[in-house]
Amino acid sequence: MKSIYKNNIRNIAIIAHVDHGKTTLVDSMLKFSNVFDPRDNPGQLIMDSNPQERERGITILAKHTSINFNDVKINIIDTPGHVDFSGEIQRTINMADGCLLVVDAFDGPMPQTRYVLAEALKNGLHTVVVINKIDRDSANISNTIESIQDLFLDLATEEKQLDFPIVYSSAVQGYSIKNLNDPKVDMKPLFETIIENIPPPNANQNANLQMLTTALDYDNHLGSIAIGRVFNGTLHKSMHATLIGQNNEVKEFQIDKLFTFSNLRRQETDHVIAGDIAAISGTNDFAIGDTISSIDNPKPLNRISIEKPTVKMTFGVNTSPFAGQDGKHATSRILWNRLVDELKTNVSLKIEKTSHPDEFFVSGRGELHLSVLIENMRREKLEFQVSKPNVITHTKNNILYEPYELLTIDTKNEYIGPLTEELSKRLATLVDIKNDDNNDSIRHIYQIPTRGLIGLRNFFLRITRGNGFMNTEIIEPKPLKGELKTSRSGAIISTETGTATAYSIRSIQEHGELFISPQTLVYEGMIIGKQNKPSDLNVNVCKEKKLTNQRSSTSDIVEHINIHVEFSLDESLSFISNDELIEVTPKVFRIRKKILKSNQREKELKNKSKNSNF
Ligand SMILES: Nc1nc2c(ncn2[C@@H]2O[C@H](COP(=O)(O)OP(=O)(O)OP(=O)(O)O)[C@@H](O)[C@H]2O)c(=O)[nH]1
Ligand SMILES: [Mg+2]
Repeated sequence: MKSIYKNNIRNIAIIAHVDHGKTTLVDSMLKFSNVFDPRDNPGQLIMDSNPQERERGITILAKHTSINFNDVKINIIDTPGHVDFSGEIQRTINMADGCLLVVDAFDGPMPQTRYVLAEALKNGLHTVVVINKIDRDSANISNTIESIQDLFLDLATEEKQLDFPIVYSSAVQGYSIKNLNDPKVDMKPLFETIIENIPPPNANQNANLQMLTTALDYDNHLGSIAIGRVFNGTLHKSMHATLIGQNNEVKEFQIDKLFTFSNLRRQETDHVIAGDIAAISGTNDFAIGDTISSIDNPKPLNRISIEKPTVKMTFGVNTSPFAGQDGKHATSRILWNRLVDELKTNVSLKIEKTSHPDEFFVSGRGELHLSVLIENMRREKLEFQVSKPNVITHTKNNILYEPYELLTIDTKNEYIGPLTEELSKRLATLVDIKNDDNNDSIRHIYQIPTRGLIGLRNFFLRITRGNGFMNTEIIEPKPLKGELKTSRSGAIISTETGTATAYSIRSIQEHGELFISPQTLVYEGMIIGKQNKPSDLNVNVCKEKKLTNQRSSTSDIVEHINIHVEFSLDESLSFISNDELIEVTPKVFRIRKKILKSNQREKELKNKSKNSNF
């Protein structure tokens, strides 16, 4: 058993910009290795196993698999490409000795390509470049190679890093080639390139035991499971070991079950040697960054450093009049405990208590990072309310700094006008423009404060009618720039609690777009639509038609009702203002004013303007 392991392991991370084909590449590697029963149809994006990953079509969590090729065990870590989940890359990359840098043959390197490559080179990973999607008619391979070379020149810290092999692939069609004229057969050329260019782990299985906990899992029978690379020594089933925590405190525990990865499964084993990736159970105290070491000589490895969150919002107990009707009404204790649980695996997240016992601050790496958590909690049947995400600022040398991002926009020339106007209101500064020689697409690169990005994606999709891409990359914070010049449409707010009537909706809809239909239950202070003007509008949407001699029947009225707008969670988060909240239940998202009573809201407004006059 030991001899198979010896020098016969490769640990690789698959890294790329979002959607460049990482998970599809893992699909084709798994399929080539015949890990599936021929009767089964494994489908696509096999590693994107979590329901939100499947629905959103993106990878959220880094995942492990292992494939055997010519007696070499290749441990593969599939990472997310979206900027909000870059924390996953930071913490998983340390398990690998090499990486596949996947680049879309049409798009070329994009902002996240730069970020992930910089992380890989910083960690001393050996790189194989995979130019993917070469089956696409629009693929521009020579341009892509040139841009990748420029990127390496820019980021390499040692000269030998500039000497990287390139493989060309179509992950969807299941082939890879080393030279563009080679026959397109299967994924073998990629496997060969990995074995030849990525070294086996440099690890001593007889040294003092050290394993770094990089990911956590949970099993109902086994409890908490730590996953990570064994850097030194050998793990044995049932052995006594130590767990070295955050402040180097040492706890003894006994390893219960021990696993390695084999194809898509965890496989139980009796030992795992240095260089391999293991999963262990035995205590519920594991935390990311902890070292598992020996009893005799407990020595911690460097703890993983995680980049700071950029946006912050509140999660609070649901205080709406409809609280508890759709799901489990989370008390502040239930809500806090759920958030504490999340920290065990969601490393880039931060939670803090506020001055209010029923409300907590939750900070993450972006709107999407937080909205995935909200959606998960809602699926667990919890009810709660969340505020608008705001950026996190900090002070250095008496100057207030705010988070900034590099925004890359690819779209057709005709949409640039309205986009430029909107971006200037959002305080973006243009840093580069690139024309694509082959079509009328144009790439604009901006520096923009993160707060200017909140809600931009919806505007972008609407203006470009889906004909474009926008991507962001977090860059260094910069001194706070003035006020955003964007203005939101005013809210249409219900003044009553009751059932919305077709009769009222018919007249209110003239003022803007409504979020509700007849028969929707509404409460006082609930936002039922958006106005065509920036000011808010209070309306009674529950008015019944007076019985008169007029002949218009109910069905007549219903016929004239416009289709209502249904906001997704992400759209609701983009829409709300600082004086509003989203009520999240397993069934609906309701947008509401923080202060439900309209006369109290007015009083508050008067007080504010009075105070600002002094
Ligand atoms: N034409 C073509 N499409 C591809 C290829 N590889 C992937 N795609 C498509 O590109 C899209 C994104 O693929 P994924 O594998 O999810 O990309 P990813 O890099 O894992 O995305 P994230 O994990 O969200 O960053 C999917 O629609 C794939 O079908 C390819 O070789 N050719
Ligand atoms: Mg993916």
